[in-house]
Amino acid sequence: MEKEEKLKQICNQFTFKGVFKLAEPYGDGHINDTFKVTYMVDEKKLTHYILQRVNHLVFKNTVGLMENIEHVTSYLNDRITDEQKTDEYEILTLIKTNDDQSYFRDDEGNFWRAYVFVEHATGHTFAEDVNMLYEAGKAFGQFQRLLDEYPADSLIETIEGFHNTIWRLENLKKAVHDDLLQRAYQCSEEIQFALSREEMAATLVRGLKIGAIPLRVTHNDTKINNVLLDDATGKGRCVIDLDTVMPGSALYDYGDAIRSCGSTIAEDGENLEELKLNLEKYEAYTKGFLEAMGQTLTAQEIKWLPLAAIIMTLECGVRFLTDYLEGDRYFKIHKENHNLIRAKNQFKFVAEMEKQSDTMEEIVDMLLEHLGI
Ligand code: ADP
Ligand code: GN1
Ligand code: MG
Repeated sequence: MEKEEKLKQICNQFTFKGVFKLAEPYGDGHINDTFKVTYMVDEKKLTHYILQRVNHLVFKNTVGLMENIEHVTSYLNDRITDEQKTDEYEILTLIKTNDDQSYFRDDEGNFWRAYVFVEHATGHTFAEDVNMLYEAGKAFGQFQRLLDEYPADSLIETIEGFHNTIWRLENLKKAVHDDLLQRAYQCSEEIQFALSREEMAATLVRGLKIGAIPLRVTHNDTKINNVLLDDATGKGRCVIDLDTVMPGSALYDYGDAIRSCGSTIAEDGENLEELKLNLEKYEAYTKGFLEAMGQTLTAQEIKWLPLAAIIMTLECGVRFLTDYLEGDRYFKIHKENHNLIRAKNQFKFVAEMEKQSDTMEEIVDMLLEHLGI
């Protein structure tokens, strides 16, 4: 972890107000290094900021990524309505460096950036409260809606082929073939599980390619802790983690959110006997998402909502498994075999959703009728 003195020096590069007090690791994202920074404005007032070291091994064109975020946040600020503002819905706000840049590059080549800290709000990694999931669905739906006219070709692809599930499976095959750490023998069942679903997994990518579903500007990382919910009211306050905002499908966002919030246990829970699709959670998130986004979705997108949840969960499992085989170079891990545990969990969730896919479809139909869509 970073030394306090180093973090203080980094903070000095930004236009933070007041006197530096503290910088502490914050949140449980898998990619960037995130710190909550405290400044003293005067004797009675403390203020906080988010300071992040961007993972430049994952985001290779960090300068392009920061330009994306600058453009998207400024566009969203223009589009957000006064009504949404009075609802305390916020757009993530970058804090500039003393040189009026959106990032600072240190002498080791690391990229640092800072955001306004969204106070009294939390990104829940595992939420039990279905109302929270309804609010999360609404917030991500609204976010996508605000971007519906954004000029997609002005954004760079921050991770190439990020949700290209076909390519993700090819990568898995390559990792199995190379088997750098001789780990493949431990996960032959999981490898088989993923490869036997190759055809189904390609549906969204092919759908986009032939124009069966539209290309939109989407978030692409709608994990439930990437929306901050108000601690008092539970309402969606701010969609964060904009590193992957780029052209994609509405189904990527919907599917990945269900992957991250629809299960009865956490993403890395090991008690797979207990892992089921929680239908109440599924309904709550879907209701929020459809309320915000439903009128904009095409008939084909609506038809593929349940399938998208299955495909995005499979894709994430494939990514965890590939990373496990490649030596845990991408996702942060906190215990031995963490990526394998995550992969097993995701695949069990896929199997559970496959069993429930008719019920998932019925829930979508019921909500559409109820919402008059
Ligand atoms: P990662 O890509 O590593 O997931 P995130 O940008 O999602 O990084 O940030 C990690 C965590 O930090 C989030 O899950 C959230 O808890 C917290 N966080 C990020 N930005 C803010 C913010 N502006 N205000 C408050 N908390 C934030
Ligand atoms: C990562 O950055 P974070 O923790 O919000 C990953 C997602 C995965 C998720 C799985 C840029 O999300 O794609 O679905 O972990 N983000 C990136 O937990 O790879
Ligand atoms: Mg995150």
